[in-house]
Amino acid sequence: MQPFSGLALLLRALQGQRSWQPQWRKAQPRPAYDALIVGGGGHGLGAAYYLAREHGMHHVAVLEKGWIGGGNTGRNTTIIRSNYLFPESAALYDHALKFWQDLAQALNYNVMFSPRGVMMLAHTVHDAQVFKRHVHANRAAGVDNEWLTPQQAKAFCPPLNIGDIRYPVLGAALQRRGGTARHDAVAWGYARAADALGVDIIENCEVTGVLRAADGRVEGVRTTRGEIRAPRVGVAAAGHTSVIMQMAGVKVPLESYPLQALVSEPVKPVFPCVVMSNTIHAYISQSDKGELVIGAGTDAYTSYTQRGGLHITSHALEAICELFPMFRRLRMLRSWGGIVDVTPDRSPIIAKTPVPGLYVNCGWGTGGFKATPGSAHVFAWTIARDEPHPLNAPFTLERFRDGALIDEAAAAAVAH
Ligand code: FAD
Ligand code: PYC
Repeated sequence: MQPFSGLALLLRALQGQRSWQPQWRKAQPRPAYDALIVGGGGHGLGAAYYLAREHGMHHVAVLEKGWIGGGNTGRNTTIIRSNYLFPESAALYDHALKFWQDLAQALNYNVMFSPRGVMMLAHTVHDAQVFKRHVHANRAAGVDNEWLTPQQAKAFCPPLNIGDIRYPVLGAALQRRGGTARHDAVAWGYARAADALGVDIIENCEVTGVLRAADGRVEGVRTTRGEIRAPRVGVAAAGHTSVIMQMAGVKVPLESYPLQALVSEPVKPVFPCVVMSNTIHAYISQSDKGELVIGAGTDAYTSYTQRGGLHITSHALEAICELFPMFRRLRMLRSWGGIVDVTPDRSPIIAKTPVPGLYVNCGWGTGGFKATPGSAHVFAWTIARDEPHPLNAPFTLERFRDGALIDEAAAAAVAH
């Protein structure tokens, strides 16, 4: 690309940037595809990209009821880590973490991955025992994680108050390879790269029914823009997955809860890492714009409203002010909610379903952003080959019947 002079840039801006190409086509639905993906979040867009890139399936459409990235992908607090307890989960999340490391180069899109370290605080003896167990389990599985004393935690994050507070800091688990990425850029980067490989990205297209053949196989979907046929349909609709699966007569063990986050007014760089406190449901990092990005716990009640109770965010802010007293005078700019899909064992489902040709990627609860590239990669494999990738083979629907649960409640970051 030729470098622009300041004058050329100004002229382009005054002309309304008419020469700039849209990043992806405004595709219109065609009558039939080889595969459909329901849900234009990171997991769905990423799956479409890997279907085209790695499995030669270019005749694919992503159907999104609103705008791409408008679901949880564009609403999360962007924390990335892979320090889960069980080997199955650590392997899956670490698969994703490895993708994050060169995702910007792979997509030629700056997803602003910033491995600044994720520190999880222990406030009770129980927390300390659990985190130490995680540290050992992770290291045995080849995933980095280390235990810090309160003083080491403060040295890593100077604004942290380890003094005499209601929630004493007894230590912390630190994953140095963890960090953050720009969530919108992940959706946009996958969308642009998938579009370039021929994938149709169809926004404002809500799936309202699942079409089944006489033998039970999936045949396509009914949408607000007409019927679209395909022999394979992958659903990645986060909090609305159970609604869509019900259209196909498949019950999934999911509960949908609002989860909220908020940002402060922007300030100079003061916060060098990510800090999470599972016990008190608060987590915090600083965006490149300078805003403190703060997350809260889930609401106590299931709901599809993309907003939650005020007391939940107030509680998170109280905890943040005690842990980081220097932020007491900051004003909050805005808050929002997303709908997270929670399974009984707090682990995802990436699997075939009892309906031939219908696949599901859901149950990420409060923690699926970090998994986006790895999850999309193995989901595409599952759809293309009609069998799971070895990494998602344990994450079946049947485990809830057979009892082969992968209980990651302690690693899930936000108690739910
Ligand atoms: P989404 O991005 O939600 O995409 C699903 C899409 O499906 C949506 O765009 C929706 O509009 C669409 N859809 C729904 N129904 C239909 C239909 N009928 N037809 C067509 N389209 C439909 N995870 C982390 O790892 N780290 C974090 O720090 C973190 N923080 C979070 C903070 C908050 C406040 C929230 C809400 C979530 C957080 N998460 C976090 C979780 C993470 O955001 C999600 O697990 C992840 O983004 C899910 O991605 P997805 O692509 O599966 O879903
Ligand atoms: O899963 O790491 C996580 C997370 C942090 C905040 C919300 N989810």
